[in-house]
Order: sequence, then C-alpha cells, then structure tokens
Amino acid sequence: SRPAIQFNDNRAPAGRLAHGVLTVALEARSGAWRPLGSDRPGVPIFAFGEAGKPLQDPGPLLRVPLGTEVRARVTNRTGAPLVVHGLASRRVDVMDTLVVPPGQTRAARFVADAEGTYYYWASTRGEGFEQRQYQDAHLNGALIVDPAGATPKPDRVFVVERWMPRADTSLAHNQWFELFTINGRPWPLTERLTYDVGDSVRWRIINASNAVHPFHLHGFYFRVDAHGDDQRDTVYWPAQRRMDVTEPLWDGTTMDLAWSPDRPGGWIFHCHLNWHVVPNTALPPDTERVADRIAHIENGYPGAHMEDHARYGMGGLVLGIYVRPPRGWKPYTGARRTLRLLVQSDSAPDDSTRRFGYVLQEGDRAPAPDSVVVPGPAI
Ligand SMILES: [Cu+2]
Repeated sequence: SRPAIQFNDNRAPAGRLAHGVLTVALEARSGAWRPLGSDRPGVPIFAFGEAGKPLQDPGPLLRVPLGTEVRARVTNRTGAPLVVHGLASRRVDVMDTLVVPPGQTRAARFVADAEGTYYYWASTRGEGFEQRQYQDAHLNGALIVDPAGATPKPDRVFVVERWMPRADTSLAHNQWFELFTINGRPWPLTERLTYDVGDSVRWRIINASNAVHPFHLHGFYFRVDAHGDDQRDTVYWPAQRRMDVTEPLWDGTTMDLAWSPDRPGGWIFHCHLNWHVVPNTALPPDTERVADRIAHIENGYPGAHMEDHARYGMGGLVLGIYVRPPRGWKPYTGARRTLRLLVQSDSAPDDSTRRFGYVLQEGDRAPAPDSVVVPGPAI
C-alpha cells in the first residue's frame, strides 16, 4: 500500500542548515492523498518528502538566508523520469533543471542568490508547467530566500495547487471533478488562522497551479509587497507597494502581502472565481456522474441548508480567519439603519435572456417586483 501523504503547513523548514550550507535529501514517490479527510477516500499522487520522513503536500519547505549554499539530493521513486525545476540559482538566464532517472539519486548544488518567494516543481511525464495536472500536479515545494543577516519577520507560506482526475487535458470531463487546495487541503479543511486586532500579518502565496486565482480578502485592505514566479521575484520598495482587496495571481506566480486586522470577527481570504470555491468533488470510488455533479454545484447538495453554507456550499480555495476581540471589546450598540436589498428581474416572460439587478427598499413599502436599478444602488 502507498504511504500516507501528510499536509504541510509550511512552518518548519526541511534539511539541516549549518555554516552557510543547507543540506537536504528529497524523495519523490507515490503516496495516498486524502484531502477530504483521513476517513474519506483518497487518490494516489506523486509527492515529495524528506528522505526517511513522510511524504508531504506541498513538498518540504526550503528556507534559507540569502547567500546560503543549497545541497539538495533528489531520489526518484516514481518509476518514471523525473524533471525537477527550481533547485538552482536565480540570477541566470535559464535555470538548470535536475533530471533524475527512475530509481536514481541526483544532486543539485546552488547558491540561493536572490531574496524572495520561490518554489520548486517537478513532472514525470515531460510536461511543462501549464500542462501538468493529475498525479504530477502536487510535486511542488516552497523555496523562500530571506534577507541575509537578519531574523525574518514572522510570516506564513501558502502553496496553491490543483488536482484533476485524469491525465488528459480535455476539460469537458475534468473541470467538474478538479480540486483546488491551499497547503494540501481544500476548504473547509484548510487551516484556520487566528489573529489579534492590530497584528501584523504577512503571507507569501505561491500559485503552483496552472490556473489564475484572483485572491480577495474580506473586511480589510492588504498591501502587495512583492510579485514573482519560480525564478524572479520583484520585492517592491515602499513607493511601489499598493493597497488592494483583490489581486490576480496568475499561473505559476507568487505574491507577498501584508495586512492588519483593525476589528474582530470571522473573515475569509478566497479565490474570487466562483468555480474555484464550489463544494469539493468526491473522490473515487464516490465520484458523481457529471449530470449529478453539475446539478449539485448549481442547486446545492441534498441536505445542505443555508445556515451550513460555509461548510457545504463552499470548497476549494478559501482560508478562514478569526480575529479575536481585544480585551474589553463590546459589540456596537449604537443606532442601526436597516436596509433591504432585493435581487430581482425586469425582464418580460418572453425575453430571450433574463436580466437581474438590485433594488433597495427603505421604509415599509417594497419596490415594484420588476424594478431594478442599473448599476446597483449606492449604499
Ligand atoms: Cu481560483
């Protein structure tokens, strides 16, 4: 049987760092991935692990100060040729790849020569990053290069990955059964983050999937501090930083962001593409028929109620955040204005398509059922 793949929350760096040298032994092999829970069906995928330790999804975190020499050995137990990208210096035109024949071990030795948020990735089928999916798609690991000579500010590293159930690239079937994960798990199994009001929150997001994800934070602006990919990172100087609530993270790219909660509550950070946050697909042997899956995505799963929407009506790329109230905090008790926002249509029954819009009710009288305001009313 295949070894279980553990989830990697990217807190503990792999390998041994001493005297300016990181020594790490990686292994790639097939493992049992159970992203929906240890008691639910899983699927075999390839994953990286440190030699002699459990496989991890995403792969082991490599984290070193600028200028560190990295000595990485990679053992290939996938049974197929393994091409590893990103275990290389960055300040070159084209990074070296590491080709590891089946059953063999090869070594990469390089200097971490550029500060930033990077990653390494691999494939067994000779596919490029954009074509890679199915069992190769989680052969990813973060590579973080911190400034030299200073203790890095506390941060978190999140690796976004995609899984599709088939090796072919036709979307007709696959798109209904793909899974998007953050550090190996989809919502609602993603890590819950807890902060205090006033905390400085720093995240490094690595999109190791071949899809774009416009990431959106509820409740707060975040500051974009860097953007990059697996080879280049542009760390912004203060005048380049900008405040944002939604930032597209293109295929294979990375970003550093920072924010600070100024009020308590429950919040989420999520991909703003609605089909990346639909309820998670079941995995074989429980996979639904396509028609059932579509019907359930559109109309909800049987037994799912609106009060449980967060658990049963969402999946994929969502992180839950709880901001603790400060000592002595009291909920707002001042005056409240009640608004009723209606979503309705002004289309006639024989129109070819229906137009929906918003209209605001204030006071006792409901607006006409076919009234909408375009664009929606300002609140
Ligand atoms: Cu997305």
